[in-house]
Amino acid sequence: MEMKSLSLIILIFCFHLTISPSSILLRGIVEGFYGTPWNFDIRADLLKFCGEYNLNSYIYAPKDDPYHRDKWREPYPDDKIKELKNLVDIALQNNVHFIFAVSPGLDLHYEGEKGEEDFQYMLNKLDSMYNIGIRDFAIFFDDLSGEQSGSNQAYFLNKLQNSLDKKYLDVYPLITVPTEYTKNWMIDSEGHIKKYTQEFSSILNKNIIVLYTGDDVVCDGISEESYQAAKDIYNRDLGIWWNYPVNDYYYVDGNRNIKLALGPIEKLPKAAPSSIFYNPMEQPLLSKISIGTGADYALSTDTYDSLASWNKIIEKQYGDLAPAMKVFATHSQHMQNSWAKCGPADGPEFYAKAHQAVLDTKAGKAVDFTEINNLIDEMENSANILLEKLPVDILNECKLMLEQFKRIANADRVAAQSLKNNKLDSELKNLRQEIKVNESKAMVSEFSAVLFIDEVIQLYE
Ligand code: 14T
Repeated sequence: MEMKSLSLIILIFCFHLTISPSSILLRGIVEGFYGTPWNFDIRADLLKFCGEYNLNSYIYAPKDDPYHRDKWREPYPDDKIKELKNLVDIALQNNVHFIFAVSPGLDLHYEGEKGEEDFQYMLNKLDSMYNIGIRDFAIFFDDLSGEQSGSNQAYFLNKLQNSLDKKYLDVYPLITVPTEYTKNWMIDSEGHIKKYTQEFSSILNKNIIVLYTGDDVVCDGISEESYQAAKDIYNRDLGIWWNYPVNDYYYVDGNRNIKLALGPIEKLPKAAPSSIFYNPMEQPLLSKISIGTGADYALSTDTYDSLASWNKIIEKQYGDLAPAMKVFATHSQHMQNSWAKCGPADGPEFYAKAHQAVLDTKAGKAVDFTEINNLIDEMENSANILLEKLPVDILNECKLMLEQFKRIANADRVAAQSLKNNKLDSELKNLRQEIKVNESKAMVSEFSAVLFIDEVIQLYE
């Protein structure tokens, strides 16, 4: 063999070694949240964003589009078809797979005449999407109540895959989400694989791509071991549906999406999954911070540095406003309730110092408040700068949260002053009440900047 071609082969091999095992083949966004579906302009903008950030997939799966789930059998009206066609064209121009998803599980029939009928409804639905240029399809069985049959679902998907393969030469393999889509749901209390997952995983055509969300629906990362264990249960590769920065489960008094998830994607396996889809917030523009970092992860899972990526992305997206945005985002990145936990801690530096000041004051030690007060000033200044200078479309997504952040910074200052005087300022409880009243619309730093206020009040109760 010639030297030249040998070195070319070596070069290609090295390239393969350095690039391919740590980058994710299918990577993008799944519009899969509960709440008002995005409109045309937002989707068009996000498809371009995907192109720019080297994300190559967008899954259309808005829970509250009636034609996607509740009334999945009904064909889209003509104006909606036109809109979808335009989006498919934009996706194509940006090298993005437009993946069309249906969630039929609420009332799908699998057997008998009704089963045949429903199968045909599904084919018709996908046909109409094929006709506007879509070549990627997904069928989702998540969030269904009542007992589900893994074998019925798997046979349905296999049959659908066969029909599509026969009818079309240019359709990509189906993508699915099982009903037991978290690892903890796949196994019973004794550690045995549950019947549903047993059947679904063993019967399902090996070409069909299965997505899961990690140990739980919204989880604090996926360890290498846990990821491998999930793949062992399924005896195949699993793609990841990642529930960050989605915020549809932050819900008070009928208001959704009241906390913004502005942190980086983090704690995902270094061993690259074959696919990953980030579920965004209903706030599309602010979702671009975390999804931008997700693009970095997807392109190099083993060298990804979440903090470095987050800094870089905010600087790229916010320019002069980046320092202010970083301060705000640091206090609005941790998503947690009784069943969910994801994202770095809010304001970790502030909380470490403020909490220590509470402990030291309690113990009668002298405390230097300079750094704490500096951090509080920084919080308030950042909120003011952003309220004044953010472009209006971005401001619309976070105005209430920035106003709340200002209230919190103000109360933090009074709380710090109370500690310094070792006497509760008579205004602090009112300020805390003001914050509480607004929490049904905007939540920020509830375990850091807000917790400090509560700790100070409690100290003097
Ligand atoms: F398809 C799944 F992978 C999935 O995550 N489904 C939903 C998703 O549409 C939603 O946006 C996300 C975050 O709330 O979580 C799933 O929905 C749930 C699941 C729960 F167990 C919402 C609330 C739950 F309690």
